[in-house]
Amino acid sequence: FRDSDIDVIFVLGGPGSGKGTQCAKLVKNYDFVHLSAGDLLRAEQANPNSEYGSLIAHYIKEGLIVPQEITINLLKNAIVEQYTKNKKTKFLIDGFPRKMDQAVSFEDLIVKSKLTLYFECPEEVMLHRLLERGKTSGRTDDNLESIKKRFRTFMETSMPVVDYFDKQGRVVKVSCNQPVEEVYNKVVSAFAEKGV
Ligand code: UP5
Ligand code: MG
Repeated sequence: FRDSDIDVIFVLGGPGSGKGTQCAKLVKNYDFVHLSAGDLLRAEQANPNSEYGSLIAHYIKEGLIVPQEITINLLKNAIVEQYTKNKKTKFLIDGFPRKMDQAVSFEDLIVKSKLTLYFECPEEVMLHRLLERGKTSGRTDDNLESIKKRFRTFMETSMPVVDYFDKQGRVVKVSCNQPVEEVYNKVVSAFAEKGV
């Protein structure tokens, strides 16, 4: 892709910060396609024909980052499909890149991102949300042990990605420790300011 072909916005934030919730609201009011890297990985894991099923299951339960080749390939396929079949050009990439190698590879191989939307949230708030969701989500990583590992990976491995884009002036930070509607209104204002 050339930079002018498609617009990619990365949506980052700790586990349970509300990335999926806010993306779902954004797609209703903007012409975005929402691609959650985690959802793509869970779908791949559930596909009996995939050779990566058990590998992905292990990484997710341990809160580790799946090798970038797998995730980038899933994202690339989804973007190309939406672009060619549905003529979609605007993408919210939720929960990716969460490791420096992914950030560099994606921008080298696919396209440079237009912006990163980063949700700031205290850990205890995210913990509460995830434990609550864990009662019904069926996600193998919504338990205290996995959540702690996810928090650790986020601080050690994913925050450097946010800082890297931030140093280039390509991050919009939104505090997300408020009701869903309030957070959403802040996102809309931030997008308007950045001309999204
Ligand atoms: N909620 C949301 N917003 C709220 C608000 N403002 N007020 C009150 N409650 C709010 O929200 C979480 C819960 O909080 C929900 O119950 C919601 O109703 C409530 P959600 O929108 O789901 O938050 P989100 O940030 O999307 O949380 P998620 O758990 O999806 O974040 P993760 O980043 O942990 O999960 P993801 O699916 O992205 O990744 C899972 C795993 O996949 C990773 O740990 C990793 O192992 C693997 N992975 C990779 O290896 N590579 C990748 O590139 C991506 C993922
Ligand atoms: Mg999510």
